[in-house]
Amino acid sequence: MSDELTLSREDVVRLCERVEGAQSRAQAIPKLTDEYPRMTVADGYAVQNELRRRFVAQGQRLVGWKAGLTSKAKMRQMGVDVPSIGFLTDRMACPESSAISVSGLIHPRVECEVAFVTRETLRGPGCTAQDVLAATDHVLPAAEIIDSRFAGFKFDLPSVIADNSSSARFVGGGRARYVEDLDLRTLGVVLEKNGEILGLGASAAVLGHPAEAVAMLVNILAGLGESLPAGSFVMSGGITEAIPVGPGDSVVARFQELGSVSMRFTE
Ligand code: 0L1
Ligand code: MG
Repeated sequence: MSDELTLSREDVVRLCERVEGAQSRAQAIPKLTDEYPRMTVADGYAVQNELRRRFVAQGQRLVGWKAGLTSKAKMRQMGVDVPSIGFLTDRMACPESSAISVSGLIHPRVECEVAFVTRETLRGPGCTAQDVLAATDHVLPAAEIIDSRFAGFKFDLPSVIADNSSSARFVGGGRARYVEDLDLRTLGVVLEKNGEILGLGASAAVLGHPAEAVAMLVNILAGLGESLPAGSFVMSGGITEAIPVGPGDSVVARFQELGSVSMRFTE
């Protein structure tokens, strides 16, 4: 990683408890850099790693990872040239077509993503999109429900990384397909809320090819001293803009070649 740790171990634990508290109480907090303006990306990952350690110690099972901030528009907005990553656990997974309660969330938004399921371990640095495709068992359509723990969805890169890149819930569904049977750059996606089309996109919106985002994720993991194990579920980043949702909303994400993913939101 390009930058240095500035936080002490005590600060990492303190900030992790702050983020964990905001998640469990569903109460927004100010971005962490308001109090720690020198915080770096490396500090953000130190806080995220502590959050992951705690969740696993509490019995959650790590099922995979997500790449965030993968569209050119979001990267420009944040002034970054690499995605952020976040971990996914079994408690964040929601079945296809299920009712998702928003009571544990602050200001949820939904985005459509291509998810990869790997069959071989991937290691960086130097992991490429070709390596990712060769190690992928299948892809499937997915929806991510992001929920920043920061007030007004306002943050900077170190803060959002500490907040597990806004990970909250995810839904996988549709049709699983082998990567060799698809052109993963040109998949079209339509995102509907209550029957109205609110988002349209093509998978090339994700760094030109979603496998590029997974390769970057693997290289970021390498910087953290970790690899991506076989059998991981990896969400490659939002193709459409994230749309806000609330109780009573029904959402369907329709993917060309991959079928659809749906969910509804309740109190
Ligand atoms: O999955 C995402 O692209 C979200 C990454 C974090 C930034 C945000 O909450 O918009
Ligand atoms: Mg996402």
